[in-house]
Amino acid sequence: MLPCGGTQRTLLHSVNSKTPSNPVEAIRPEPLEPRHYENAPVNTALTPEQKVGFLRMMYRIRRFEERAVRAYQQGKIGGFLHLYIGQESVAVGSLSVCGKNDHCITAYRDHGHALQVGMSMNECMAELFGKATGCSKGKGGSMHYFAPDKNYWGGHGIVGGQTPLGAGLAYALKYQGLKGACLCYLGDGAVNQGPYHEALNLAGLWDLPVIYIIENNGYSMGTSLARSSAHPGCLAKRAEGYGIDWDIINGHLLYEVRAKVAEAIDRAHEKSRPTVLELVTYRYRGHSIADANAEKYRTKDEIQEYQRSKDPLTVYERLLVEDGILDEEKVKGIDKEAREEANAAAEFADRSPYPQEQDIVSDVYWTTDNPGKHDNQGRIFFNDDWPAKS
Ligand SMILES: Cc1ncc(C[n+]2csc(CCOP(=O)(O)OP(=O)(O)O)c2C)c(N)n1
Ligand SMILES: [Mg+2]
Repeated sequence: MLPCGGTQRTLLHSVNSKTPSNPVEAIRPEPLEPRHYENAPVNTALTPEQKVGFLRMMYRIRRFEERAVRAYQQGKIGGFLHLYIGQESVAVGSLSVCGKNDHCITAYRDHGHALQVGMSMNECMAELFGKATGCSKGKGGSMHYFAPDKNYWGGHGIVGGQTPLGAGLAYALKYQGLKGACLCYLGDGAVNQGPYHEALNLAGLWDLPVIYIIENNGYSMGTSLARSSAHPGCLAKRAEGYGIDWDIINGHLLYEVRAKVAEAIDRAHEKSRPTVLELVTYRYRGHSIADANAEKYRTKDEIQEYQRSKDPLTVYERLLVEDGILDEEKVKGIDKEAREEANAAAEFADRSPYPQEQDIVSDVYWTTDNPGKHDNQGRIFFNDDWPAKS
């Protein structure tokens, strides 16, 4: 007998501790041809205009970020700038199947999600410029986009920090009796953070309608997946330990992303059950704009191969052209519009005023251990009683 009163157990499965010879390759889901999910119900219901709309959105995200890079190089933007270029189909595909009670929360690589939920390029660019017209009044920057009116709960800089918040949003939906889901995005680096596992445990235990979307771009800063995660064969599979359904998806294929996320949303709405989805994708640029070594921890060939064979815009664009929904000229027009919109947003941001000095204390959340009228409220904002009384 063991001290705890249980009986000695033999190991049911022996674990091969050796990593596969090419663990990064081992994570790739079965390559499917881009049309494979075209006939999923959520895709057959699309009009040609809606299909073109997804391409337009992916172009808007890409051109917005490229314009932001130029502004950064001109010294108009400071601080962090994490680019989403290469991953556009993930945000566009997954959020395009959301309904009015579905919510979204993500990490710091948040520009794509913001534009897809309907935030304007102007408010997003102005936020990067640190201007008062930005979505967070110029005080959040690239990592802290926020639009609660669009069910978009940020923009979070602490790796994995958004994952318990995602469970909380799902809990709130359930508590209010609403048929909704929370799409909570995280990187492949965040799956090893403790809060993620605590959140998974509660999601499984309490039947929370949360969908964890792991945007597996293969790297956490300069560290490859193979060097950071045990069992790199599949990150989503860890959900089994919490009794949660999971799947691994080609993140560059828009139709596939929509089909699989729609299934997960259905599970959340109809059964109030969580899902973990791993979307295999790739980022073309460095971890952030300050990552000068983006081609030191991976080869140029690796980047170019992805761009050549799996670029989400090119792959999807080809389908629309083959279907006669678009032609090359119309694609050029979409691209041109996106560039012009991004340029106009940069001009808007440039012209906008900076926040005033006194704005530094507005919209700041704090709790106090000072005795006073706020003691029972649990939270107060600086501007509730600014200037503070001594
Ligand atoms: C708790 C915590 N630890 C470390 C960092 C520093 N850090 C910022 S981003 C990052 C890598 C995260 O990679 P991943 O989750 O794969 O997201 P990606 O950048 O690829 O989108 C790290 C370690 C942080 N912000 N928070
Ligand atoms: Mg990553």
